[in-house]
Amino acid sequence: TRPYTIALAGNPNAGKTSVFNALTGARQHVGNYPGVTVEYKEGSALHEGKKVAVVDLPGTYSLTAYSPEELVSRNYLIGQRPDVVVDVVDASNLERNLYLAVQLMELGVPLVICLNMMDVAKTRGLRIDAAKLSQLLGVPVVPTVARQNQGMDDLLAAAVQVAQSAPEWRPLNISYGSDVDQGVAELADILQGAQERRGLLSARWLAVKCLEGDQEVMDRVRETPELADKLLPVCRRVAAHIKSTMDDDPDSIVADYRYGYITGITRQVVSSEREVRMDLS
Ligand code: GDP
Ligand code: K
Ligand code: MG
Repeated sequence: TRPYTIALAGNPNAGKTSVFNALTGARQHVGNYPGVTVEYKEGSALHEGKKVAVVDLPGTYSLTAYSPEELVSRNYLIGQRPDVVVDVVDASNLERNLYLAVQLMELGVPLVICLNMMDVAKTRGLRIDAAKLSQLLGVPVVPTVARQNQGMDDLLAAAVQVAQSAPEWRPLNISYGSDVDQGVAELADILQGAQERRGLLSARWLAVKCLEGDQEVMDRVRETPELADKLLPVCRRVAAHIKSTMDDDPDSIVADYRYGYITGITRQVVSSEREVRMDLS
């Protein structure tokens, strides 16, 4: 049988390459993605005597199509469909780092969160309840210190376990408020009926991207004129309606709701020892 593929995603400097090196050791090689100057690293890890392929994706804060790094990462995830994505998260910057995690969850890729830099978080007086974070997100969370090779066995085991259960994985659906939700549902209905093969992508994900005005997704839609004829006028109408009633663009409303979802979780998961000490004095 074909070995599993783990793709490493994460914000720049979260420790992806350190995790990659710890998992693969000397079994790695470097290349370039075709047409862009974005580096590509591939290697293999060993889990219970079996090879597991590991790919180090470019560092990204988001999964929009604004930079070559984001586009390369997103197209890899959608096109190559790795068996599991390990999102390397800087635990000392949890809120910001979870923005990418939420987008990976919304995309619907089978996911493990590598809660890296736990030593840095500790030095800063941050306590993070990894079990609670895992429970609230519905995703395995493995605390690590990649630079010291800590947590790597657990991480690999969690990743392989998720890879085994990947077919049951479902995308996360966050509410973006009733106006946006209604528009998304209307667009998703049209996309649902479209003939094109979407693979991993849910109609809802594509609908959100259309509302956000995602260039790459819009270009794809235009390749199918019958679909574009139906979808684009509705998309324009819904976007204009949202803009006039909410006085904001759909993409920034979506971002706000994502951050709301994240803050609701980090509030329950992160505590600061310094604050506790101040309360006591
Ligand atoms: P990438 O940009 O995500 O590939 O991040 P790197 O793996 O290059 O790591 C960025 C920096 O953080 C490097 O100096 C690493 O040595 C360091 N680093 C990685 N993981 C950890 C960790 O768990 N703890 C600490 N203290 N430093 C780390
Ligand atoms: K750093
Ligand atoms: Mg790197």
